[in-house]
Amino acid sequence: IFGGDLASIADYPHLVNVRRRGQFKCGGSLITPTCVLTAAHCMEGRNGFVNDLTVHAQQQCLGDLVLEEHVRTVWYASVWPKFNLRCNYDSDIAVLKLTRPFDIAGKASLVKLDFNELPASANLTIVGWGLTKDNWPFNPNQCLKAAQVHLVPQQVCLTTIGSMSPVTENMFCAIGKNATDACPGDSGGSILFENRLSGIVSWGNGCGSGYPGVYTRLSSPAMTSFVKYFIERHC
Ligand code: 4AZ
Repeated sequence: IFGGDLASIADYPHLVNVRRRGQFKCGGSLITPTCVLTAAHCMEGRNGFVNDLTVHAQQQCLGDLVLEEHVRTVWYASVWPKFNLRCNYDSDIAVLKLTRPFDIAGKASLVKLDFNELPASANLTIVGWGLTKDNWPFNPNQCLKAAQVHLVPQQVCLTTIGSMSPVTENMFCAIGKNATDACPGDSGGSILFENRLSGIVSWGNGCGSGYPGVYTRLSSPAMTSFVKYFIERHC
């Protein structure tokens, strides 16, 4: 997170980090005790059964010792088939099914999904372990941060960041004061509206560049039906 403040994982108990062979890759959101919502591009082309991904819950800083009860192995990844890694990041969404439910995933640790259209200039919260203004390159012991951003009108999104790469109906843009933004490493994590998950951190023109960050839009018909269908069948 570029800008914003240090945050407590206790305030975002649904937020997990996704690791490949133990190495931090991305954020994710616990939506049921056995399912994590993340960005498709975090899967780096993998889809279906995987054996090298884990999900870590309740972590304040990436270097913290993790309790076994806070780690789960990913059983399979389901990447939305229309996601195109090489073209643009349209439909940047994936659900991870875990081999075993989290015991700690009582209701308090799950995030509610918001499939409603966001109100104009909605105030949103982004949260993650990604790069920060003061921390370049990446600090492997990065601690959780959060920041306030606001929804950018879709027309502005299309004409600013959209001039670098196409912005689709499955995306929305947000930015905060003084170029507050999500950063590499925050991908796959949460953007929240009134404590509900409205989107997934997806891409941008670097971060803190003054261009808005781009998020996967859960309220688009395609994203809503993918998530609802997957939860019903698999979670
Ligand atoms: C990334 O590379 C990334 N400014 C994530 C978010 C943003 C830019 C890049 C938004 O994961």
